[in-house]
Amino acid sequence: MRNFDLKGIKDKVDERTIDKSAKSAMALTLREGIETVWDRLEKQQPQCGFGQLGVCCNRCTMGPCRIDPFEGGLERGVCGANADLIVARNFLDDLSTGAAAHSDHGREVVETLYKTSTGQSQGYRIVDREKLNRIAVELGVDVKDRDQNDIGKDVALYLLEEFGTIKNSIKFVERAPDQTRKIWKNAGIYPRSVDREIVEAMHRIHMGVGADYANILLHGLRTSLSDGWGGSMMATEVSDILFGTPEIKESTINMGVLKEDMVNVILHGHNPILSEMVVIAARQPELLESAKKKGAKGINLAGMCCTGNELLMRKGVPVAGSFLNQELAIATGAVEVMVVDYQCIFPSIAQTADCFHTKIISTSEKSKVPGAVHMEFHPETASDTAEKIIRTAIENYPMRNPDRVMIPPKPVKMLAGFSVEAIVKALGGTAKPLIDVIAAGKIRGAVGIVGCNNPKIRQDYGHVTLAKELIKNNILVVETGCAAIASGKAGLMLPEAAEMAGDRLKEVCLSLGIPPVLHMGSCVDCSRILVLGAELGKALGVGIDQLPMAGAAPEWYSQKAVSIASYFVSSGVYTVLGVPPKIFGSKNVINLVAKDIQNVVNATFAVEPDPVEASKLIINHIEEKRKALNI
Ligand code: BF8
Repeated sequence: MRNFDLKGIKDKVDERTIDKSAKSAMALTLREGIETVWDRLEKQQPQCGFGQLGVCCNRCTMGPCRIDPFEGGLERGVCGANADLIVARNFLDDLSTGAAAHSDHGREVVETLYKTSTGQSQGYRIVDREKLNRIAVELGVDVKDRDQNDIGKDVALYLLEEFGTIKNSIKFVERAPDQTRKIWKNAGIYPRSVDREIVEAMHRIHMGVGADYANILLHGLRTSLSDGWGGSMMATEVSDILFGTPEIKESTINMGVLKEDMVNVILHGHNPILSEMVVIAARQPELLESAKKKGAKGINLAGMCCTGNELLMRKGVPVAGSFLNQELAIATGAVEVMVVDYQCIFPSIAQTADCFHTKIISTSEKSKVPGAVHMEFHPETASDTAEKIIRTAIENYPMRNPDRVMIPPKPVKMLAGFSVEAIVKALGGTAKPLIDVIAAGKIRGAVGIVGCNNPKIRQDYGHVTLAKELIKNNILVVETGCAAIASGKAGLMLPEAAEMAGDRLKEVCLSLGIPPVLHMGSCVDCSRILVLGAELGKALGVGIDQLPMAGAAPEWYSQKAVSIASYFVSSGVYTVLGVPPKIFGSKNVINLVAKDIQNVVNATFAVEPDPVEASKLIINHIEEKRKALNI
């Protein structure tokens, strides 16, 4: 295995990431001219100013049009739309794309439950029967003296209807405190069904439909709620039923989880339905034997992005990294196969893999990748596909060039698996101790740090800096997505990290043996943060908007993050974005989302690129909420 020295390029590498495990691979890409996302960002400079401000409209063939943000410039597109409308339509477009991505993922999980319950899938079983029963009762599905498959089938059918228009209201929103639901009703944003809100959003942004920017944005709030309390929540809950509700467990994280003497398989993307099967296949003695025959000591699985988070939470599978690590992991020269399902996969990932022996295996009919080997996944043949993937990786092991292998030395230990159920269990069976420590001021409040990496921000700096500032101020941090991976890599998810927390939070963490930053899962698991907020609100007898709680997405890039931030705000959670959304071309839209929306959902968005400043905004907000609650 070789080492790589950073001489001459250290500054550039340091500018791009704080992830120590990524640095040598990044140096290699720079030295050998292997293009990465950072290089492409550089080549794209200067990026289109109209696009950044959100005033470019490419919706119809009378355009494309753009509005001049300065006085005296072009004020309307060919159709007559002004900057407010163009910005609002673009924003709703992004939000709906994100809501669709989460929810379509959720639908596939529910379909897998249906196929499993009706004997049509291969290799799956209902793992968490208790949760299946609990949700069945919640949905009004009869459980008495019934076979679990019959219950599973009815639960799946019930949930599939949540996507349609028959019921006209999403069931899981009933988990929110009454006060919060009243706000939604009064504002006219009570979500009716997942598909309906998304399709209606697409309708509203068609030329000649919605012309009122505020009305367009209001529908955005409703659409986001159908994701958070609908599509994403179904993805989370049904994945728990099929694969087990996460429990607190130890694992390791960063690119050092790859193994020099093993067949390395990276599982990248978002949906756990195939990767769970790959985990099972990788344990088959016969496949382990074949790996040994090829000279490897075994088969090593590592997660990436949210598929990684899903496997980490439930199975303790180590995580190699987040969104910005995908090309760098390949550059270690030690990855036999990278399996991708969908979302957050660079379209050029197979070109990166071409520089090494790595094979990219695409698995979703929705997400074909040029240059990848396509092994289409269907629940009916899941075990066969998973086995084929592992065999491909084993066959590829001898193609590895040991002289090009460069794995960073040491992964970081971490705790994961903080589902709401696991948190309640750690607290002794009820959420009351958490309420008590919040009321007593030992924990000032809770903040969900969520979302992506973005090459415009030094990788992980925003997440880690904000988390450190908040815990120092006795605020409990809960995380999902790439934010959680960042804190895991930075060592904030170990009980010892309590030493970095303020004295009072430290005391609570030490007494419970938990870290001050809790890993709550993947991005669809932001729905777990909503459930936690709902539980706290109900226990205190208040709406979510009244809680000392906030959200942050310091390094977000994706449309899914737009939807998450919007359902946080719609649910009453003040949310600070570290990357400006593309709305700055309209003063009216900015006023609405940063100020006037307060009168609608009692929460606002804020934008603050500096994480230290963002922490101050959040701390102020939390203290104000505490004061209003008189705690
Ligand atoms: O759903 S945090 S970069 S991996 S979009 Fe993607 Fe963003 Fe990461 Fe997960 Ni979420």
